[in-house]
This record gives sequence, C-alpha cells and structure tokens, in this order.
Amino acid sequence: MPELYAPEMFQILAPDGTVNKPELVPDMETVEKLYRQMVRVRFFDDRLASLAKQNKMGTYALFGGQEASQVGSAMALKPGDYIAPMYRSTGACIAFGWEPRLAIMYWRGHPEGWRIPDHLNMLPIIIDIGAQFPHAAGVAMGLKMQGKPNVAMSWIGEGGTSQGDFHAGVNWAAATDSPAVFIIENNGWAISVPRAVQSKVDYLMRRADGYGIPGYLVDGNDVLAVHHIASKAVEDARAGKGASLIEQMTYRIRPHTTGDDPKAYRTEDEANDYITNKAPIDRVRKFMTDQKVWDEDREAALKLEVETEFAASLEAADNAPTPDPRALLEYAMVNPAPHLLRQREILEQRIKAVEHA
Ligand SMILES: Cc1ncc(C[n+]2csc(CCOP(=O)(O)OP(=O)(O)O)c2C)c(N)n1
Ligand SMILES: [Mg+2]
Repeated sequence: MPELYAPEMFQILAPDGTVNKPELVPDMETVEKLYRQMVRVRFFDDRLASLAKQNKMGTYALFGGQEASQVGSAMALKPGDYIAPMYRSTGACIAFGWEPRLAIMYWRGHPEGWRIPDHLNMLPIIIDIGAQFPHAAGVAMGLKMQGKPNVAMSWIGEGGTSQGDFHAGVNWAAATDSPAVFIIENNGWAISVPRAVQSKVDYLMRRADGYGIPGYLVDGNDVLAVHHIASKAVEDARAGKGASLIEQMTYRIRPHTTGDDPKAYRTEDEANDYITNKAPIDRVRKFMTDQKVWDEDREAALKLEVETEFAASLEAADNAPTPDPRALLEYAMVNPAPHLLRQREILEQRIKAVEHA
C-alpha cells in the first residue's frame, strides 16, 4: 500500500473514564442524557438476546457493544431529520424515537413493527447490504430541493463499504451537496469475515477524499466523541455544506445475529478484551461518578426505569392483535408495483381458500 498520512482517532473520553479533551466535554445534562440512552438501548439488546434463547423472538441482529456508536450519532439529530437504518441499527432507531414496543414487534416479524411510524422520519430497516445509503442520499437530495433545514443520517457496517450501493449513495450525496451524514460502524467483522480481509485500505474513512467530502475517524466506543463529530457533521449539513463520512471504530461483542455462533471463526478473548477494557457504558459511568453527578442510587433508579419500560413494551407487544395476513404486502409502497399487485391477488385467493376450508 502507498504511504498514507495516519489519521488520528478522535477521542474525548479514554477507556478508563479520564478526559483527553476537557474543552470538548458537553454540559453534564447532555452527558447524562447520552448515558441514560445507552443504558436503555443496551438493556433492550440484552433482553432481546435472552428472549431469543427462549424462542420468543425472531432472528435478531444484536448491537450490544455498539451503543455509544449508535446513541451518540442518532442523538445528534433533531425531530424532522430522517434516518435510513440497517438491520444493526435498532439502538440508533430507539435513540431517535422508535418505540421499543414496535422494535420488538419488528424483530418478531409483525407488520405493525415494520410500518413506518407516523410520527417518525424513519425509513424501513434495510437488510440488503448497502441499499440504505442511496435511500439516505435520495432523501437528503429531496430535503435540499425542498429547502428544508433537515438532514438524513444512515449507518453501514465496514463490510458494507465493499458493496456498490455504498459508493452510489455517498458519491451522489457528495456530488449534489446534499445534507447527508454517512456513518460506517466498523465493528471488526462482517459475519465471519474480519475487517482486514474486507478491504486493502486501513481506514475506510479515507474514502471520503475520493468523494470530495470531509472524513472523520472516531472512537466509536466513546459516546462523547461520537456525539461531537456527528453533531458537527449534522450542523455542517444543515448549514448547506453538504455530506460527510464518519468511521466509528467499535466492536461486535455478540454473534452476528441470534442465529450465529462466532466460536466458529474468532476467539472469545477478542470479545472479552473489549467487554473488559473498552466498554462504552462503563467509561461514561466512571466519568460521571468522578464528576460527582452519578452514584449507585441513581444507577439503581435508572435500572428500574429501563426495566419497567421494557416490561411494559414487551407486554404490549405480546398482546398485539394477530395481524391481518394482507398486511404482509402493505407499508412498503404508496403505489404498489405490478408484481406486488399480483402477489396481493394470490394472497387474497389463499386467504379465501383457508376461510372456506
Ligand atoms: C446484498 C447482500 N449481500 C449479502 C448479504 C448477507 N449479509 C448479511 S450481513 C452481512 C455482513 C455485513 O457486515 P457489515 O457490513 O460489517 O455489518 P455488520 O453486520 O457487522 O453490522 C452479509 C454479507 C446481504 N444481507 N445483502
Ligand atoms: Mg461489521
């Protein structure tokens, strides 16, 4: 590989909770908000993992360990902004305002879960690797054409950057100066394929140069750093300065999905090192405790709060009415494509056949 400048990884809070850049620490109210949201979404992830073990969940893409990366970026947005999430982005979606009840239903395959909520500018979760980037570029371009003061944010895995849609999306938004924030969540693995096998370049944010937009390398386990850089990219986009590309270095501590067993392709030490030494939630708690704004009582109260919220969300999801099978083919298109109309007809015939059986 040719000699390249070595990008510095932006960090505000070191893994041990000490501060590298005191002047960039936000007010404690913001720190606490970020912390609370991380604890909330991580609890959601832990609970869905255990529900999956009890066979009470569909196949679920765990994001545990990536809570700083997802919360820090999503919380840089304001109501009216748009998100184009991928399957790993449940934490970001919840931090953006998606109700946990709907997220549970989504992962159970309930159509009410995949319907775009009326109150939220959230595009459907994309499983097809990379397709969310052209969506985000299109939304951002639309926002610009309408003169709206909003931005579109999207997330992709480091593996997804090898896909053509990554290029199409980033290049399009860059070339049109559209207000898009593209985030690469580099969690080290694309199912069983490690980062080093995925691409020749060391840092994927270098690709920003090739698109003529700013690129950032961020400690994706430091929620303050993620929030700082994402906020800058969002503000720049809002101010008409166009798109940005951010690479957030994090780690997938869990299996790829609840259907995967990482023991087949990586050592447990790797994940344990991350859990012990780099965990995003621990470092903020240490920092807040040092600052005397957090203690065990507050921690216990927060734990109870998130447990209570999750229990109510799960109960509501458990009690959701069985969906009308017709909903299977709803919610994706305002004007359904011809093949969808044909599928509707076939579905209708089958429903009638079952009803008359
Ligand atoms: C177009 C396409 N090809 C292949 C797959 C199968 N697939 C699902 S996840 C995945 C790996 C993605 O890794 P990465 O982009 O790093 O995201 P992560 O899962 O680590 O968040 C692949 C290849 C897919 N969903 N879509
Ligand atoms: Mg990955």
